[in-house]
Amino acid sequence: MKKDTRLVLALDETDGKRALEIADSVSGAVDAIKINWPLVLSAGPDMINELSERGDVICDFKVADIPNTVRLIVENCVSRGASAVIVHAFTGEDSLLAAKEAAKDAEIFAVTEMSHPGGKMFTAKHGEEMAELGMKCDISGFIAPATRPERIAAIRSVIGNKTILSPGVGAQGGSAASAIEAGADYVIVGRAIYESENPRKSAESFVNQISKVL
Ligand code: NUP
Repeated sequence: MKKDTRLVLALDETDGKRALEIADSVSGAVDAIKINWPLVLSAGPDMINELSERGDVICDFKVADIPNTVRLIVENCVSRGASAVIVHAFTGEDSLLAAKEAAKDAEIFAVTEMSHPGGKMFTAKHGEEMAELGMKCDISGFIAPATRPERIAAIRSVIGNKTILSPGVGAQGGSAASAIEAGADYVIVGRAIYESENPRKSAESFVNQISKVL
């Protein structure tokens, strides 16, 4: 995945046609597009293929299953052109290793602490442990919350120079600059871009905020 603007668009727009228009409009302003269940369930999995033709696609299916099912899901994403797949780490070592093996040259990112308030209930208590497991399995990187930048820094201290992608910017209240300053490599922004009147302009404004702290 390129590391140019450090912005990833979370394309949770559920109208497939509109989603592709937004993807085209932000071209060059984002390093990758993240696709999640809302768009795949409404527009179909071929959306992964279509978006992959335009650039890097991260499948955010937060895969949480037994190793064989993890393998089947990750293989399907990669065969459709995905550059990366997001999985949960709480499933344990065997499932995480299955993801890593199935990904081949694609990247696996594991969720540590989730960005919403409920993320504090369970995931926060095991964030560092899940990061340590990810290190042991040699996955590419981790998801850590922009809503709590100090937790990005805590995860960073466990994972050396592996990649951190940070959601929770904009609609969830987090700041792109604070996330990058705390140690994130990329920020993930959804509604604040795709629901805005001018997605391209919003994306550029996030890129601008990020560039000021680099
Ligand atoms: O901890 C997480 N928080 C989070 O918001 C892990 C995620 N993968 N996400 C995803 O990031 C979430 O599912 C959504 O696709 C995106 C954030 O969107 P928004 O709040 O910027 O609209």
